[in-house]
Amino acid sequence: MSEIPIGLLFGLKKLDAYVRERPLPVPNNPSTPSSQKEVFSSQLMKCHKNLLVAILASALTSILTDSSQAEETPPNIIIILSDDQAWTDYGFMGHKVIKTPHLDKLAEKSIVYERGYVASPLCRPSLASILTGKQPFEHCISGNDVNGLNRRAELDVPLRKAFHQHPTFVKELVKQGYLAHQSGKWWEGHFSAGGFTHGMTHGDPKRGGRHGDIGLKIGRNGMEPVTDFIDMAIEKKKPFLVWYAPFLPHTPHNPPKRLLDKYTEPDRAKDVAKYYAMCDWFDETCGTLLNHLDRKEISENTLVLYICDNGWAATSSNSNDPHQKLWGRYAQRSKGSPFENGIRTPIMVSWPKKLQAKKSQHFAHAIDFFPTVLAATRAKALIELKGVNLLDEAAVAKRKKIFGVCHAIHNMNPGNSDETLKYLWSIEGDWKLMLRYPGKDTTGYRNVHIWDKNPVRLYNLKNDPAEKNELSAKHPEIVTKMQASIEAWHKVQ
Ligand SMILES: [Ca+2]
Repeated sequence: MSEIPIGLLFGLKKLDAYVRERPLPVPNNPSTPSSQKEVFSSQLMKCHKNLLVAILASALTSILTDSSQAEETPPNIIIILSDDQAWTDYGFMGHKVIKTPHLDKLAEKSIVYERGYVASPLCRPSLASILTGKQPFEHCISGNDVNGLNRRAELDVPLRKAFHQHPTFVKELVKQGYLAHQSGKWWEGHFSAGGFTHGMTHGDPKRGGRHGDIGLKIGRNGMEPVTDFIDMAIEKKKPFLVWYAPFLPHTPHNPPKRLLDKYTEPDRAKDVAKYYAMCDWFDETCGTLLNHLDRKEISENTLVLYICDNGWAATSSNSNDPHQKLWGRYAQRSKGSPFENGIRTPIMVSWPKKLQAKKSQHFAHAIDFFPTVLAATRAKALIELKGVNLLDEAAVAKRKKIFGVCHAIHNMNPGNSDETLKYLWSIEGDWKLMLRYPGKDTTGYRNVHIWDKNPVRLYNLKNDPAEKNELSAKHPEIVTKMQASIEAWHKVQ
């Protein structure tokens, strides 16, 4: 039980003194015997005392209620991160072929923000923004490597050190007594450097440490490290955080044969069939995780947050694009680009005990994860977060525009992220504007951006979700307005 606040005790003492000092309204009839007057007076005093007791009881009840709320079992938190999957490629998002029954089931229990966006269309900066609630130019991770793979072990050390100065929801939860497990994608050294109490990634470059090393086995080689961790946390009666960021459906696209057979069709390109099978495989692993929560009867008070770090599309799906010949690894205008197939993702928030499931068309953003976790755990971090609590759809509805960046993929300058800037973008209502910048890129990945000579691009996403009709010449007034808005959001150095 909580202590009674000093202020309340002081208030009750004053109330008691006030009651005692008040003249009691004894009947004024001179014929009333003085003994009766005394009895009546005594009864009234009792009433005052009862009132006082009632007030005290009510105050205590209120304290206990607040206290029981404050001491309510904190939710477990599961972060599920897909890796390289387009926003359209789920059953619940309307895909006609790819089967994602487990994520569809999660969607049925979630607020599904269908218009979710990442801060950057690339693994490392996207994850860094999810963790910190900050944009890449704020946390200074704008690409996957400083100078491609050249001198990576050496150049990455100061970058990671600076990054770890930023608060993250992992560190905040561990401060509150959570156990926290890392698996899958993790670019920032040993899992413990990121504040996790448990995890898989060692981060040692001498042993292949870069973007997850041993952690990348999760999902592909089974789920035991995660399910064992959950069992251990339950046993210890500790709330827990799971960071489940498998290397799925990311390349290598080597799905189990049974799944590849399921999607292989005579008229379907092989790279497309493989990717579809990988999405299905990823979904199966999510099913293993989510079913484990059900089996342990802890789903009700577990907050599941779902996002994909960036989009992806198979090369052959973009074969009509003349610029595709510059790049063979995946479709232009997908991963690494500010087009919808690069930056858009469904964002799901499931917490059966607290949230009603629904589909929302309001803008959600990767930077919202941190404030959402804080709100769910009633924690207050002493930092300024610009994201919105996704548990509160009415608050999300107030956001009328959304912004993001796109940088060179394997080049970054930690001192000035704008040096490798390729695009800034914003979406306001149905309109999307992209501003092009000539950021430095010394790697082969420059071909992902080099084809685009347009300084600005304007699309109407409602009429043209595939971004085929560039409308900046037709609507210069919208370009001027949105450009000013983007430049106010981030002043390029
Ligand atoms: Ca990725």
